[in-house]
Amino acid sequence: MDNNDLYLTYHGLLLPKISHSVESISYFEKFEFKDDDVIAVTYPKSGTTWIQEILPPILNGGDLTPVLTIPNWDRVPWLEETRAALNMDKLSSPRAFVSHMPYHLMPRSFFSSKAKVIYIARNPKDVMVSSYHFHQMASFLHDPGTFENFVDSFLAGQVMFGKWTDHVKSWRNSNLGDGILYVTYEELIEDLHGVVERIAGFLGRQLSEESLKRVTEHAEFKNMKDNTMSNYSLVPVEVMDKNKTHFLRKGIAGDWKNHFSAELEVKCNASISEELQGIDVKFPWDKKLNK
Ligand code: PPS
Repeated sequence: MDNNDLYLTYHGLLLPKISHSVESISYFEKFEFKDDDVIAVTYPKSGTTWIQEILPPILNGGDLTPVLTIPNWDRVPWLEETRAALNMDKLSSPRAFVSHMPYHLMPRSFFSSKAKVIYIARNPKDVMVSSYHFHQMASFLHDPGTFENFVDSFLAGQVMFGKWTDHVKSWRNSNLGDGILYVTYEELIEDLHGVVERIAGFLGRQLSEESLKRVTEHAEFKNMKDNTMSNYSLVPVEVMDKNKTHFLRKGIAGDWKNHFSAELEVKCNASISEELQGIDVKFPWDKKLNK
């Protein structure tokens, strides 16, 4: 299949047709945000499923029922995907969504609402690795070719949701003040409990230490891997081939070191740092020399 069969193009971004349609995008554009909505924004493969696991119990006082009974894609739906319209009536307030959209493409109502945003970024080299493996298992994405080929496509933005650097820049420059919380996948790895507590504080939720511990433990990689509602085992093998890899694959920071040659790393770092010039942000992977 070529790209026209697999993706639709929206403002230059490739969106997988399996979960996006002209209708779902129109629904997204006209969506009416409420002031108490919460939206977690990620570039694909940066921690979306993780935040879908963390948000509901933070918002409901520590109850794990939704994460144990509702698939992640319906529990905290992607606002731009086809399932959003189907599930909106079932969400109780405060509603929680995810999105892979850049800031400037958010629905008009978002800009006049007080909806809170959590933006999760991940080391782009680990995003590439995760995405590469995902492309190999997902029949609805293009064949990534060799890892080197895939890195070239990624750096050129010829992958779903376009360039990683454009995404990060758009949300870093969003001017949302204290309405946006920036976290990273690496911080979640290093101190899950601390980040869950930080998110709860940002959302004005007081969770008891017991609830915080329960939410944190449930969101650990090994436990999420066993949760049928979050590990994508409900998806047919023709759509996601678990014989190739698992959706919840390794769940670590720094796997890029097992995939990048020294030359590829230099090329990648140069391209990304050039594109990020002028944005005032230090990521954990910069501080620790890419660890
Ligand atoms: S998607 O397709 O955009 O929804 O993917 P996304 O969920 O953003 O990213 C998938 C990667 O996140 C990892 N993941 C986790 N890592 C550590 N701990 C927990 N609990 C966790 N949950 C999801 C998942 O394993 C994918 O990363 P890789 O590197 O491929 O393992």
